[in-house]
Amino acid sequence: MKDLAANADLLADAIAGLTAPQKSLPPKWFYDRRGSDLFEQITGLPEYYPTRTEAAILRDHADHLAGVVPPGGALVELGSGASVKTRRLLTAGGHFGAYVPIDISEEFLMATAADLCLRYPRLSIRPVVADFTGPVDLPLDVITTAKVAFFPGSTIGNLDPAEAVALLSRVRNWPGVEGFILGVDLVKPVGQLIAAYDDSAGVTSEFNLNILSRLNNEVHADFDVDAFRHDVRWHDDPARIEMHLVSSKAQTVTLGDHVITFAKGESIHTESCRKYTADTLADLALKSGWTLAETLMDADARFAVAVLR
Ligand code: AVJ
Repeated sequence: MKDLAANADLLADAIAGLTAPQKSLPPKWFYDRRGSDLFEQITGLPEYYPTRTEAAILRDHADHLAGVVPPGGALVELGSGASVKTRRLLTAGGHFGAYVPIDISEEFLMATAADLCLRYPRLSIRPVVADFTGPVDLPLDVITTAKVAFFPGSTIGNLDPAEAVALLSRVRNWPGVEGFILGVDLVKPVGQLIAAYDDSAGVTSEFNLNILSRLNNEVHADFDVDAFRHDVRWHDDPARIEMHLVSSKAQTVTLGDHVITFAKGESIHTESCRKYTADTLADLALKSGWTLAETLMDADARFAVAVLR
């Protein structure tokens, strides 16, 4: 039953996005099994620096970042996935009372929570199945606890400015919230950014095109995937990388009871990855009711783990 509901959401999002003047698809639909596997490959690519750079910052500052959480407090992670990045904080956070991983994938979340219970037997692991881009119901026993939000991976970059402010503002209003640890990718020479999203091995191209295969597999679309190509674009305001899929010819695609027409060269916008500067990060914090307290960067200032208070 769940798959039917998810497919209905996927079809509805696809029809809405592909009948708009600028065709688009939400990036959350990248992550079917193959998309998730391809993303794992992306994180290890030489051109894709964010994952390894953030991991080094978290490693080098684990004790300091864990210290943001008061004794007995809860670390609440948005979009926790496999909680790989979090383990350094959980290991340094012997004083934590609870860890609250929030993720939309129930099966994956529960498997990860079970593993964490074994690794951190003294820590209360309280998984929450939710879409963190909307309101989240925290566990009742965590509601009154002092808590710190953790949102690594520069996934906030997928949100447009208004969505990012809305998310940070919602977290700011959680009872007992005392801080927010946020991973953000930074503005840098455009060539490095383009390469990170258009790698020489073509893995990101496969990742991007896979969303069309998912539509074919799960909602019976008839995309000719070979008739689309991966395209990466830089925009200055707001600073961001955009991923597109460009139609290489005039063609039509059947999706549900819709016939979608593509002109030659017309694109589907599949993802925006916003890149921050110290100023735009401070501006985001201010607009969301936070103060940018610290910005922990790597030596080349490519990525930042920010502490908001
Ligand atoms: C998982 C959203 C952080 O924006 O860098 C990687 C996704 N897209 N390569 C990013 C992604 C293409 C990634 N985030």
